[in-house]
Amino acid sequence: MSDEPYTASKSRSQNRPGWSISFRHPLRHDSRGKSGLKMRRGLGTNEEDEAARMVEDMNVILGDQAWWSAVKRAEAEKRFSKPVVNAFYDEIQAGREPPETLRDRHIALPSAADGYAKVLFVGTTGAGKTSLLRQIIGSDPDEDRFPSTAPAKTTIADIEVVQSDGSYKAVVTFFSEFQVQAYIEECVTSACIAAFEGAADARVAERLLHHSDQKFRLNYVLGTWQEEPTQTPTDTDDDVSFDNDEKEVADAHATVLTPEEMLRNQEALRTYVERIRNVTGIVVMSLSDQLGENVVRLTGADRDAAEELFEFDLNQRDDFSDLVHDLLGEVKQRFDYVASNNLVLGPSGWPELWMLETDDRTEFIRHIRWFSSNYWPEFGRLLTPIVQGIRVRGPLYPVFDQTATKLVLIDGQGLGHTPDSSSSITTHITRLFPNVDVILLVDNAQQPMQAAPLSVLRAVASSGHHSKLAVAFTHFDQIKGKSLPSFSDKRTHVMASVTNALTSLKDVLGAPVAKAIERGIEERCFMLGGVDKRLDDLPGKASEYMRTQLSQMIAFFQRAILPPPPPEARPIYDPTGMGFAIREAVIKFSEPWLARLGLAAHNNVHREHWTRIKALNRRIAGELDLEYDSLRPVADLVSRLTESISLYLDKPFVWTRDPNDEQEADAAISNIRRGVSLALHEVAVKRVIEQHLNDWRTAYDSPEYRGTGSTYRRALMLRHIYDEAAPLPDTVMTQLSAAFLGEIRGIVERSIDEGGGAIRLETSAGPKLAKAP
Ligand SMILES: Nc1nc2c(ncn2[C@@H]2O[C@H](COP(=O)(O)OP(=O)(O)OP(=O)(O)O)[C@@H](O)[C@H]2O)c(=O)[nH]1
Ligand SMILES: [Mg+2]
Repeated sequence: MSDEPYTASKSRSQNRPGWSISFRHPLRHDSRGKSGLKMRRGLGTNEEDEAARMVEDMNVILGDQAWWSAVKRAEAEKRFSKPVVNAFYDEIQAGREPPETLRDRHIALPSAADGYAKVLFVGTTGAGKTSLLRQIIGSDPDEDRFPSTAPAKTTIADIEVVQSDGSYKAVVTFFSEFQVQAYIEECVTSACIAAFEGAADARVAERLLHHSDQKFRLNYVLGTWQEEPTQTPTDTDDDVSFDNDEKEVADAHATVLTPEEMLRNQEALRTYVERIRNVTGIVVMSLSDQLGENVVRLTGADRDAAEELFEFDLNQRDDFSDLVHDLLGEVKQRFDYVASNNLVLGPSGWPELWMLETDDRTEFIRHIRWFSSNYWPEFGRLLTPIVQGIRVRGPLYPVFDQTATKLVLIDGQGLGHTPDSSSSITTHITRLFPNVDVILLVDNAQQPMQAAPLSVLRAVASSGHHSKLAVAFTHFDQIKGKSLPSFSDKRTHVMASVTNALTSLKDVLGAPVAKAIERGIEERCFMLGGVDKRLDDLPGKASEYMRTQLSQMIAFFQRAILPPPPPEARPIYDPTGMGFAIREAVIKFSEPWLARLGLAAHNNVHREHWTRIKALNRRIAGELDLEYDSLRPVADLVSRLTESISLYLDKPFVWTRDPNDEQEADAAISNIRRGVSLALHEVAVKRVIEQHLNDWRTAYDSPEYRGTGSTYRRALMLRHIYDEAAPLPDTVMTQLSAAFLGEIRGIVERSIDEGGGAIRLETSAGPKLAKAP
């Protein structure tokens, strides 16, 4: 709990008429994981006296813990003013519905039982997932531009499309106010650090407008920074295009901002940069006083320590949180431009969802684009960065085939580039595997399969889902070379890279699984070029080739819901080997982490910069996410355990009867793998995060984890968390490792049982019934 007494104050809102109340909510954690989330709510009055009375009401509630419970709400409503009661109690009863559930309520995702195949798009950022999605839903690359594409890190929200006859319907869900506030806090902090480092205004603005994860981009909402005020939109994006017409195409649906609006946005940005400089100056001064030297001149480790203290002091200041709340207000204000009758606000006034239903395709695209566009003339009004998910339904069929295909297409964030295939795929993606019929790996055909797509193959195979795998190669148009004159030469060239990839994974996947994938791979790979263009604009032969490939791919999707023949042969396992598999997984999980934390050396894994470890720590401590960028402890534990156990499952010591062929054996074992993978997702979150939330919070910013030496101490705390979450089963078992081993063994045994297999000690198995194929 915070040491300060909780008190409220009133202020005039910058972006809204009337008075607001600011207070720290004693029962809400802030994004650092500490109680006392700083909040600001409108009071709905212009009268100063009335606002003052409301502040008094709030101070009564804040001053007496007896009021701090949801059951007191009714009594509070009788005694205090309504806006105050809402501001305080809505937050206790929060328990926000997950955004997927909200979307489900308005547009359900049909399943195989309804004749629908669900296709999940997975692949490196920039591979062409969204471009391909556009082809399948008949969205014009120039006129519709929905959903958005660009060279990298474009898609941020979950995008789900349901093909269906009838009207066009859309439901959009948003990141919570808390999440957006945390993002803004990080942007403001980063801008202040730039100011602290003496950067020019443009650089400070850049840090404010572009979050370091390259996903949360405030410039979409606030507009771009201009050195000189200007009334015409300027494309200040850095990507230099070699494509003549890329930016020239007139956008039929674009609404360009008025000159006044643009000037207003620029003026506002200038003021924010000034405020950032002011608050930075104050913190630098007080920190220099505290430390007895000018912090701006420090270097090396002292500088790191000073930066950490700077960040902490900054985050404590009221003028910092005022800045954050004013920016949050700006974001909220942009909702004024969307049709308000379609908007549903949550109890705190933060948008919960937006809906639209219409028969008019043009209207549909025009509206939805406020939530998904990355079109620069619209910067200053777009809501894209705070959109968490967009689900649309309607007659969204490919232009070349209007027969009503029944597909649910799921696109989302691309994978980052990773140095090696052992980096785990985020659990945000792997947890969807059980619920889809096709996992479509989208990859750029110009280069051999890189580490990120290889890690997708690893994750899909070890979790028993490889029968759902398909691969779409994009950029086929850009494979050039005299030795590859025809489409079929090019295809052979690309397929060779797939075979290479599978060979390189044999050790991790186990030979049977690698073979199982290889067996049907020809029918599962599709070669697509010019995915970003209208089919009609491609040269004749290419256009024809592309149509055929797309049609075959869509036919593959639709067949994916036909149930495979159930395997009859059942594997029987000896439990002895399981302990070894689990032990190996723990080693493979912990060794690279020790290297990342700088506590040991391990192969090619390098020590992570302290700011990245701290960013991971912040996300977990504030319950914002389980991971940060490529730092994914939960996904790592899931992957390593899934892979080791998958290898163990490869080798039952007998079968109830000889499997007819390798396919039957593979199908029987994959059943079990799927059960294991599903359960491991839950256990890993529980062990790494939930059971150690307090440790994560302590490591984030209790006093001993601040300043000189804090990086090392934080590393030790993380090691402690991992050691307890996944203790090494060893010759001499501790109680902790015995419990861990027992829990994981329980999962494997249950999955074997539920997947149709059995467990028996090899010695007690009696005569061998049948051999593994
Ligand atoms: N030449 C060529 N360019 C393509 C092809 N497919 C996609 N592109 C371009 O590649 C870039 C990335 O495409 P996107 O569809 O946005 O990629 P994505 O996989 O959705 O990327 P994220 O959303 O960042 O994960 C865009 O500039 C596309 O125009 C293709 O087949 N050929
Ligand atoms: Mg995309």
